[in-house]
Amino acid sequence: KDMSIIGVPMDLGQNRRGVDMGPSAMRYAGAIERLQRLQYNVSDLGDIPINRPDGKDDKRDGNLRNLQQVAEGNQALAEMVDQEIGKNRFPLIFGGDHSIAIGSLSGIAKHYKNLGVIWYDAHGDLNCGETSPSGNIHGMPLAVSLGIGHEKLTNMLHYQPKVKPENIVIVGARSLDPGERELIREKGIKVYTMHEIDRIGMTKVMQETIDYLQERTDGVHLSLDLDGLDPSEAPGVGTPVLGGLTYRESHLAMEMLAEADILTSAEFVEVNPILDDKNKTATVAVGLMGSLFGEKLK
Ligand code: DIR
Ligand code: MN
Ligand code: MN
Ligand code: MN
Repeated sequence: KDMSIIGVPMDLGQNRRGVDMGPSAMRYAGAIERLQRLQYNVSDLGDIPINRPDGKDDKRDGNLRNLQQVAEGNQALAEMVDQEIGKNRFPLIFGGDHSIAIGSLSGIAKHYKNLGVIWYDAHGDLNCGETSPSGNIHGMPLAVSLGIGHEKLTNMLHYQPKVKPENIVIVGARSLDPGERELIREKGIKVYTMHEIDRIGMTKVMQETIDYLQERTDGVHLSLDLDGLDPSEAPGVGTPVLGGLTYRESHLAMEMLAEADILTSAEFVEVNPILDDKNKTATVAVGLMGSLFGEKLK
């Protein structure tokens, strides 16, 4: 199989500088070589250019910080992802903050009637301008994929929604805002919070997730926010939340996805080397990529 790596040095979807260096940190941790050793023919397309705002960050446009620059970067990403899938290449995207899932999903979902999404994250990322406590677009991409939010984001590549609520599974949630809880209830989105994962275990969670998506979707995107893991194991993230998924649970999840062979695209986001401990988080991310792309099966 052919794989295209796309870096997105985006840090404008949240407040902490440094997450724009995530793609470099994962490359430095050996991502490309690691993937080349597996069954993939890997091509690294480099980084999407991100424009900086002139002047101070603000929330002029409906409580959305840096809307214009976030929309432009995502537009470029969406076009690149669309093009690579058109060439039958597996897109693997390196963030950048989680706002880049807006561009990823815009480019990906065009190619599927029923795209499934696994959202591996401490958060739901289901806010919009009205419900967001922060104005940070990295807390909004999953809502945007449902067609909820600013038109500059929801209508990217001129179609919406990108994803149906019943095709989404959130894994690892432990910090949900009131508006997000309401949306989850209203849309019936499937969520495995830390409570459920503690109760039934990661094996059952992933088996249910895989069975559920396999029978209703024609492609599956994994959006992995490193803050889904516990901050003791992935400290280099902008919004750490205690009580997260372990390194072992996360590898198990990746290995089960590799075995099921259902993924058609993936992204690893929110690696911030400035907040990290000797590139530990990027190293964990690259290890997870190894498991996700079949190291154990070789
Ligand atoms: C919070 C944090 N729910 C927000 N979101 C994060 O700002 O909307 N998502 N960190 O990963
Ligand atoms: Mn996130
Ligand atoms: Mn998160
Ligand atoms: Mn809105």
